[in-house]
Amino acid sequence: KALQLTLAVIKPDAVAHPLIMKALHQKILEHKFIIVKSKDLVWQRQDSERFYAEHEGRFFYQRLVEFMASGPMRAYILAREDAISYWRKLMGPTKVYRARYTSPNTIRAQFGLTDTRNTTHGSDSVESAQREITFFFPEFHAQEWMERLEPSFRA
Ligand code: DAT
Ligand code: MG
Repeated sequence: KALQLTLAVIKPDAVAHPLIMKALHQKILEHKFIIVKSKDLVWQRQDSERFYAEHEGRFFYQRLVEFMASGPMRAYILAREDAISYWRKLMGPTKVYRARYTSPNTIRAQFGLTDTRNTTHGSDSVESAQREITFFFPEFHAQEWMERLEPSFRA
């Protein structure tokens, strides 16, 4: 089946906890994602503002951009069949308390601290995955990566 790429990010709240990092890395492998690329990085505030520009003006925006620039993150390009929706499903709902109530086995339910400090990011569409992969990994060429795969795995 065709592989799809998504961007997954482990946010600063989770990177601060080695055991949570380990659990999330294991979850990625358990669910048969291919780790195409990964890197640890720290955002400047303007990276945060650029990435979350769509939320500018929302009540949580300042909190969000400060938090995302508050410490190291780990970013992954993940490949899998239906990677985008699959990773979103593993993450669970944006709001941690809703996640705990409606989907207790998700990452955000298990490890999230607050609605802002919610442990992980995942792209929500093919377009956002492309944009976000380029944002984090400007040197990565998805097309070339796909072309190196056996034809049956290509999108
Ligand atoms: P998601 O991360 O599930 O794609 P989003 O794109 O709507 O959610 O929002 C981006 C981030 O902004 C989210 O991970 C945490 C923060 N955020 C969203 N809604 C929030 C709220 N109601 N209160 C606090 N932070 C919020
Ligand atoms: Mg989003």
